[in-house]
Amino acid sequence: MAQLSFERKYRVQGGTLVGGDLFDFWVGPFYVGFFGVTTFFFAALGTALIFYGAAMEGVWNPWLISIDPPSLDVGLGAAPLAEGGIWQIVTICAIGAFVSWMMREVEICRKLGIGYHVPFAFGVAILAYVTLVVIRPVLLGAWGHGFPYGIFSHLDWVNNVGYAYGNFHYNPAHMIAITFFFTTCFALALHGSLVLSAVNPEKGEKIKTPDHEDTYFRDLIGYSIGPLGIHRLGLFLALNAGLWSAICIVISGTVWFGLWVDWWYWYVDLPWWVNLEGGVNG
Ligand code: UQ2
Repeated sequence: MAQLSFERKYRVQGGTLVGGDLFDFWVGPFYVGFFGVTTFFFAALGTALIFYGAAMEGVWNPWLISIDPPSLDVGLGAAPLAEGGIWQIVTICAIGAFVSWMMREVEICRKLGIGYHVPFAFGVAILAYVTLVVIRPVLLGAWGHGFPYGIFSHLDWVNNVGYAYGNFHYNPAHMIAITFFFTTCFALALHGSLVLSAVNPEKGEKIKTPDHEDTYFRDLIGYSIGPLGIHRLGLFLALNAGLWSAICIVISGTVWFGLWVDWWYWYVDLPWWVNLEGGVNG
């Protein structure tokens, strides 16, 4: 079915979770819905507040604009607008916009009668952000542990927090997260190149089928994960990249306080060699 006639057939009312038919309409190509309205509200208010914060600081260089969280002594209280309050409201707006966007994805899934995989995947990305600006600051007892909203300032934050624990590359959850990010890239490179190769045959030839893709990998390594399997693998790898990133930061300062390199002493201290002469402890 051509896209235009498909959309005419399937762009129908129903499937909404909130508001019934009230917001069940499209603006041009975009579905609105109750959550489209709330997405727009939070995104517009949050963006306006970032400009307000920039104006108060008098910083208009886009690289240097920074909306900073309150200082640590504010704890988990509310701060005056100019002293981190803007950051607090922007954070509420950001979470409101992200969750609204996810719920709009859910309503579109319901309209089309498809699975909820896309909003679920987006939910994992939201979880990673919420871990940084809500979960970990609450566990540590101060909003000041959240990261600042600025291009360079958030890079400085990552640098400083990383070195506050020695060298973050020794954080085992960080190692797992990086491994998932790299493997995600590897899987997408394999998948993207394989599909493009199949649909770009010699001039005058018909495009090739998934059987050709299977056979390519069976010839190469004796195994094909299959055209559906590669997408399951891709989703698994990508979700785990986000999840282990969240884990690696949330355990820093909450369950592990010192240098991450010292965590590895559990290995040196294993009972069967901890007291050997000449060893690190000997
Ligand atoms: C595959 C397949 C696809 C693919 C890819 C493979 C026909 C179109 C890329 C090959 C993938 C394998 C062997 C898994 C690699 C494992 C890791 C952890 C990266 O078989 O089916 O469908 O796109």
